[in-house]
Amino acid sequence: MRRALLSIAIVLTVSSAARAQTPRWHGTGVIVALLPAPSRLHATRPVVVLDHEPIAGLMAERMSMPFIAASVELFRGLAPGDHVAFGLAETPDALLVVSLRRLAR
Ligand SMILES: [Cu+2]
Repeated sequence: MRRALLSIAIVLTVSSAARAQTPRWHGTGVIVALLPAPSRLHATRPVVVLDHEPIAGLMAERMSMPFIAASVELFRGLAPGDHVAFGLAETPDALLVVSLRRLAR
């Protein structure tokens, strides 16, 4: 019985992690800062500060704000000033950037 419960817990953990990688919202903006961890904004997780356009279904106004990134790998090849498209997923502890790619200006 204990073994069965452990298996179920593992399956649930894996499926929620997979779900977190599917963006629920999509936005565009300009990179203000890329902050691998540790940084002044987070001790253990990478943070991207975005000057973002309104995000349909989530934020009605343009604003500059930090987001936790799912992985520092998302920062590769990007720099402040880049115009980007990004995807956001909701996780229990954060609104997470799960995709980030440069757009042509
Ligand atoms: Cu915002």
